[in-house]
Amino acid sequence: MKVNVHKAEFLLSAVKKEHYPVTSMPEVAFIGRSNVGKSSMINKILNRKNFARVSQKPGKTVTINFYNIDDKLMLVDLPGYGYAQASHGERKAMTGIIGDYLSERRQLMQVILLVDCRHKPTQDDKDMARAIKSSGGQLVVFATKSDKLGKMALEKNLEMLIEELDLEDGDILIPFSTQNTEGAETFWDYIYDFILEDE
Ligand SMILES: Nc1nc2c(ncn2[C@@H]2O[C@H](COP(=O)(O)OP(=O)(O)O)[C@@H](O)[C@H]2O)c(=O)[nH]1
Ligand SMILES: [Mg+2]
Repeated sequence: MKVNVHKAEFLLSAVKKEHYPVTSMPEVAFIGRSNVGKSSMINKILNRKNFARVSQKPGKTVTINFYNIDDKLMLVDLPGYGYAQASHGERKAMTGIIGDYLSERRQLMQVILLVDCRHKPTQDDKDMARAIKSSGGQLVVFATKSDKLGKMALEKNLEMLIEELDLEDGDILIPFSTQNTEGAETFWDYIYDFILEDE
């Protein structure tokens, strides 16, 4: 589905729950390793260029960023985990920031897990996939940077991801790239079918 977003507005950055915006909009949160393409995916689905900040260097986003989309949906860019250069203390803080949000945010309707289609998922990725399912959520995984692989290699790696992440019937795996519109349209199909179904 092609969606025209009229208003996309950066609301605020938060690290603690006291700072989360007070709204009743449903939220969709993006999670994955640092540098996997979370901010790029948000820009792509909003059809904006430099809206969510895309960093050349990994490990930059250490806050939860809230984006108001047409006053009906909130997109939430979570800090990336697994940044190799992070200190033990930084990692712990990051885990706390992400864990608080996931466990306490009542209007959180969907977590979108991003993994790089070129690489084997890390233990953090596997833990996150498991956590989403054991919390009773629908597991939706986007395999990012699909333009970096040829058709055959991509097929093979999607099979690898199914295997490694233990995906079962009912779990969703979708290739995504900023270089074409398919993944973005599939994202909106899912959102309109399951999150904004009253529209
Ligand atoms: N070729 C390609 N590069 C991408 C894609 N998505 C993200 N990138 C690049 O990957 C890097 C990290 O992206 P970013 O969105 O900042 O990742 P984040 O840390 O998860 O928010 C940037 O250099 C992006 O330009 C994609 O679909 N294709
Ligand atoms: Mg980012």
